[in-house]
Parts: sequence; structure tokens; C-alpha cells
Amino acid sequence: MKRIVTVQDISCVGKCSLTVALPIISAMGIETAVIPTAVLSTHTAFKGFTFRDLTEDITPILDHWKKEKIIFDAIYTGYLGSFRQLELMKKMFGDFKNDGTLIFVDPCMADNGNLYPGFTKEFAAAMAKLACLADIIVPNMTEASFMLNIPYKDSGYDLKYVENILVELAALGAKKVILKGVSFESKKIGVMCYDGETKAFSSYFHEKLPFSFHGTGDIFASVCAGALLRGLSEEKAVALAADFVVRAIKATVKNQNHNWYGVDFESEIPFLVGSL
Ligand code: PXL
Repeated sequence: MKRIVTVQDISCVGKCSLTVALPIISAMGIETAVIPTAVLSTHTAFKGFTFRDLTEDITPILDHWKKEKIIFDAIYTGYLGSFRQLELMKKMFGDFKNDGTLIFVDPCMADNGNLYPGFTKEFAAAMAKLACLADIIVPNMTEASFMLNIPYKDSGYDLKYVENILVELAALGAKKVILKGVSFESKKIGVMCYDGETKAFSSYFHEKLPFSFHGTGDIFASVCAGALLRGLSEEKAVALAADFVVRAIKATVKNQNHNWYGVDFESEIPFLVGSL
């Protein structure tokens, strides 16, 4: 059985970060270790959330794992709460990367043109430096714009514009770039990918739903990382991740009393498992 470690916060209520990564990747048949970077009462779209930083626990956890000679097939980082955590992740990559360890960085920090509460442009620049070390990065269009320090365009861009973003992101150092939330027409949205080594582009587009929910980026990243570890090609992993998110959104809005803070991905887990 493959073993992944995912490093991101635990928002106790909110269906994002660890509360989606753990169930999804485990359901995909992969042992899922975690490092919680912070404990929040909810994700940061709620008012009045609590936030306990766990930066000081990271080094002792890693030291213990080194002593126990615990190794990982993949390291997947998501929401990181401070500059120091970014530095600690660089060290972790150096200490825990073996031949074949996949370094998967979701530069989770922004959406819809805005940084999440508490993040700054300087943090985005520092996140771009962490992303340099990755085999795969999975930014959305907003995160890509912040990482490249270019204005965010909501729409009205063309293929050349997105290809240029992909090439520029790969030039930062990551081997492969998976860019989410690309949309050239009102009814379709999807993912464009670029392999910096082969210089090949690929894409997967699907229907655009008139809803937007928190946590879908984390769900996409979790399915994608899990599928890659299960041996799916990058194209198939991206398509499965995108399809799963679409199905989860549809399952959510079917229920008129659905919550506003996250999607009902749980009901789509049988589809996910059946797709492997
Ligand atoms: O889903 C991304 C995410 C992760 N973690 C926390 C967040 C968010 C988005 O708002 O607030 C704490």
C-alpha cells in the first residue's frame, strides 16, 4: 500500500483541507499520514473562527519520523499558515524525498481574485518559491496570478494567455503544472496542464456549474494526488479529480437545505472508488 503524508490545516467544521484530504485519499486505498499545520474552529470564510498555530509541532514530528525511518511515496502540501511553515516544508522535502517520492504542492491561498484572510502578496511570492521544488503544482487561476505577480483576469483571456501562464509557472521550477479554473467560454470550465520537461500541454474541460463552493480545490488536489499514487496517468487523474468535484457540487445542490460552506463529496465516494 502506498503511503502519502499531507500537510495542511484542520478546519474542524468546513469540509476543506484535512477533513477532505483524509477521507478521500484513504478511500482511494492509500495510507494517509498527516501533519496539521493549524487547528481552526472553521475555515476562514466563517466569521470569528479560532486559529491555533501548530508550527512548533512540525519539527518534533519530523524528527520522530526520521528516527522511526518512516518514508513516504508522496508529500502533499496544502494550506500553510506562515512563512516559517513554508521554510519547514522546504526542509521536509529535502529530508524526506527519496527516489520516486512525489512532491505535490497545492499553493492553497486564494480564489476568485482574492487572497484568503491573513495572506499577503509577500506570502504568495514565498509560496511560489516552495512551488519551485515540486514535481507537481495545482494552483487555480487566482493563485497562479499571485505567484507570477500579474493581475488576475476573471475572463476574456485566450489560449495563448493561459499557455503563457503555464510556461511561466513551470519556469519557476515545478516539473508539471496543473492549472484549475480555466474558462474560455461561459458554459465550460476546466484544467490545463503543462509538462516542463516534454513541453507538452493538455487540457480537460467540463460543464461550468453556476455555483462556487469552498473546499473544492482541496478536493480536486486530494483526488488528483491519490489517483497519481494509484498509478493513473496525469491526464486520467486530472479528469477524475474534475469529474469528482462536479459530481460533488451537483450532489450538494440537489439538497435544497445544503450548507453554504462545503460540498457533499461524501455521497460521491462510491463513484470515486469505482473509478480506480
Ligand atoms: O479550502 C481552502 C482552505 C483551507 N484551509 C483554510 C481555509 C481555506 C479556504 O478558505 O480557510 C483554513
